[in-house]
Amino acid sequence: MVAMQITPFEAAQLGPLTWLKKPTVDGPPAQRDPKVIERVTEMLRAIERHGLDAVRRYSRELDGWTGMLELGPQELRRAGDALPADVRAALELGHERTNAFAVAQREHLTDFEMELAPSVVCGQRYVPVNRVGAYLPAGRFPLLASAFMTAGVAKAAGVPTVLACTPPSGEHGPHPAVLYGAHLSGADRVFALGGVQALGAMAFGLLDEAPVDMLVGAGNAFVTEAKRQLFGRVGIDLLAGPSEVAVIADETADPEWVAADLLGQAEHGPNSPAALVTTSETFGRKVIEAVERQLETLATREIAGAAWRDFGSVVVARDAAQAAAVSDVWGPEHLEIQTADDEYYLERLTCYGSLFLGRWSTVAYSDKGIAGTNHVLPTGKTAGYNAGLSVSRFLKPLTYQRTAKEGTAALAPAVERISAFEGLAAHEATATLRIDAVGRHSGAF
Ligand code: HSO
Ligand code: ZN
Repeated sequence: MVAMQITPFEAAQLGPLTWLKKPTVDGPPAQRDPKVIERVTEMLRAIERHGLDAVRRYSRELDGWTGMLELGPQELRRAGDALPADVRAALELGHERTNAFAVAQREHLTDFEMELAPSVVCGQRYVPVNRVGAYLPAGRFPLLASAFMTAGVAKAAGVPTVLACTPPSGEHGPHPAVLYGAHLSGADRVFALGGVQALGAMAFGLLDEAPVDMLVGAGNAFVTEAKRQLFGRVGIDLLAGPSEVAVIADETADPEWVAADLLGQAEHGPNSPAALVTTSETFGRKVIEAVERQLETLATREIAGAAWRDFGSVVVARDAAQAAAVSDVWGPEHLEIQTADDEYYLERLTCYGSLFLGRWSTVAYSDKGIAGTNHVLPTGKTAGYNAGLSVSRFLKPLTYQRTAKEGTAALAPAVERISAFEGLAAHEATATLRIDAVGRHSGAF
C-alpha cells in the first residue's frame, strides 16, 4: 500500500512537488494474502456443499454464536429501546437524511423514450434488482450508519427484498445499535450472522427463498475476499480497502481544523492514509505541528498515530492546478477542500469518493449519515472508475424498442447488408423476412 499511490510515471507528469512529510510505508499496493484467499475459497465451498449446517458451524466456531439466525421485528425494536435516547434520536436523524438524499437521487433518474427514426421507438426504464444482501460490519468500532447506506439505499431504490446480516459477538449476539440501524433502514429480514458465512449464505440462497442478486457493504479482509470470489455469480458494490482522507487547503484554512479532520479518518486503522495537499509551505508545516500536538491527547492516538506516521503525507503544490492534479491521480475516498476558491476544485476534480467543500463541511458529517450522502466509497485508487454507493447501483437501466411496420425501412436493409457481410445467415433472414412482408419493391425501400 502506497499512502498516496502516485506511480513514478504520474509523479513525472505532475512535475516537481515539495514533500514536507512522506509516508514511511511505500511500495507497490498490498497483495491479497494467499492464506485469506485459500481460507475463503474453502469456506465458500463448504457452505455451498453443506448449506446451513456449515453456516451454523462457522458461526459457532468463529463468532461463538449458537442462538437463532434470524432476529424478529420485536427483537429489533427492543434493541432500539436498549439505546440511550439521544443516540437513538441521532440514528433516526441519520436514517432520515440518508433516505431523503437517496429518494432524491432516485427521482433524478428518469425513464425516457425517443423516436430514433420514424416508427422506431427506443426507451430506457430503471428497474431495481430483486434481491439484495447487505453486510453490516461490527469490527473494531461498530459503524452505526452502515445499514442506512446499504440496506436503506436499496429500499429507497425500490428493491423488493433486502436481507441484512451483522456478526454476533459471542453469546451477546449482534450490537444493539447496529440492529436498530438495520430496523430503521427497512431491511426485510435481519440475521445474526457474520463474515464469509453470512455472504455465502446470502449468495447461495440459504437464508431466504432464493439467492440474492447483489451483495453490498464493507467488512474485514475475509469479507472483502468473499465478495471478490462471489462476484460474477452476484453483483457487488465495491471492494473496500482502508479508509482514506485527503485535504486540499491553503493559508486561508485553520491548521488545527485541518489536522483534526486528517486524524478524523486516520483513527479508522493503522493503515489508513491521510494526506494534506497545500499551496502554502508555511501552512503545511503548521498542520504537521498541529497533528502531532493533537495526537498527544487523542484517545485513539495509538491507531491514528501509527496511521499518520506510516501513511500520512503533506505535499506542497506550486498552485491550485497542481494541487488538483495531485489529488486526482490518487482519487481519495474522502476529499475536503478548504481554500479561498473551493468551487474551482469542484469544477476541476474528477476522481474522489465524496467531496467536502468548505471548512464547515467535514467527513464525519457524512460518515454518520447526518449529511445524507453515502459513506460506502471507492478506496485504493479505484475512484478512477468507480463512484460511491447510491440508488443507481441498485437500479438496472433496462432498454427496450418498439417498431411499427413503417419502421422496417429504417432498420431492415442495413441489418440485412451487415449480416450478409458477416456471414450470419440466420440474422440476415430475420431482416429479409420483414422486408418481404412489407414488399421489397413496395417503394418503402
Ligand atoms: N469512513 C468510513 C465510514 C464511517 N466512518 C462510518 C465512521 N462511521 C468509510 O467511508
Ligand atoms: Zn470514517
